[in-house]
Amino acid sequence: MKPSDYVKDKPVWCPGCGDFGVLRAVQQAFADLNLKQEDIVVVSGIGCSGKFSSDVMSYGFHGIHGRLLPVATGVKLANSDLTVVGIGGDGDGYSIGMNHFIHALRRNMNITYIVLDNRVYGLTKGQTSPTSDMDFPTKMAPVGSGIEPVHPISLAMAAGGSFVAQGFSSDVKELTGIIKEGIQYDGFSFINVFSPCVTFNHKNTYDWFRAHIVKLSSIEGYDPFSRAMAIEKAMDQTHLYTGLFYMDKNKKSYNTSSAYVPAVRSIAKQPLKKRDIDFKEVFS
Ligand SMILES: Cc1ncc(C[n+]2csc(CCOP(=O)(O)OP(=O)(O)O)c2C)c(N)n1
Ligand code: SF4
Ligand SMILES: [Mg+2]
Repeated sequence: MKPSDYVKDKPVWCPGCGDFGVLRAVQQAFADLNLKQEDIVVVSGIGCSGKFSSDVMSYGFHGIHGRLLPVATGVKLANSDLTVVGIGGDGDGYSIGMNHFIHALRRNMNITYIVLDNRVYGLTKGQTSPTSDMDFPTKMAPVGSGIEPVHPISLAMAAGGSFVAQGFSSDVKELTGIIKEGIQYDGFSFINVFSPCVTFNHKNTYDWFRAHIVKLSSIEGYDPFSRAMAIEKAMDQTHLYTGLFYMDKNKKSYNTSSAYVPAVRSIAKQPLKKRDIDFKEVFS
């Protein structure tokens, strides 16, 4: 497969939007993994980032704002053979959808969740988001919110995340590698991606990110299988680290660890027949 096999609609993002780089990385990762288009479901929420479900040639579900993870969870439960990739914004995932994010990390279903973190509400024209810097001025908060932003990586580690990574949209090569690892990981893979909004965020620009980013792969002795090292780096807010923070090789995904799941997980593959549900049979 080639990246162009996953091209569908022409994105309508502003010229220079960071989301273009993420789209390239997603399409490259699908191609490198040789995934069939009909075996992929891209689930998105509402936001500029929500365009992904219609821009990628695969099945797609453009859900409602903040609820892409419940939809992705349902899709995976219905047919566990599908590659389910959720793609949404920082507002979608860390504001209205925050509760789903925490429980998805805890539940550890085999889903890849990519957050396009531009530190602003892009689609609705530049309001403060949960990841906006506290002095980031917007119309609703002219001198900034004065509130410490959400730190997605430390939050994910604290919530028991088993695959936690961060990328930068203009480093398509590194991001492609992270997305491939995330899709191949049997569990919930969370990837926060710095994806500059060139129209409404004039603080966290490409150059600003470049000046603050440090690649974890450049740190001697960094071990992504060490939870302690991952937490230490996640808590360090003086740098923005990209790469794989943490991967738990031993934690089982929900699909394989729960005794209850096999009864419901392949709804899509069960023969169609009218029957009364016998719960003793279902859970035996
Ligand atoms: C339930 C609900 N609340 C609010 C909105 C309005 N709304 C649409 S997109 C959005 C925020 C978009 O920001 P983000 O999730 O960061 O995505 P971006 O556009 O930056 O990619 C909001 C508040 C909505 N569509 N639905
Ligand atoms: S408003 Fe921002 S996030 Fe939305 S398309 Fe334009 S640059 Fe991208
Ligand atoms: Mg945003």
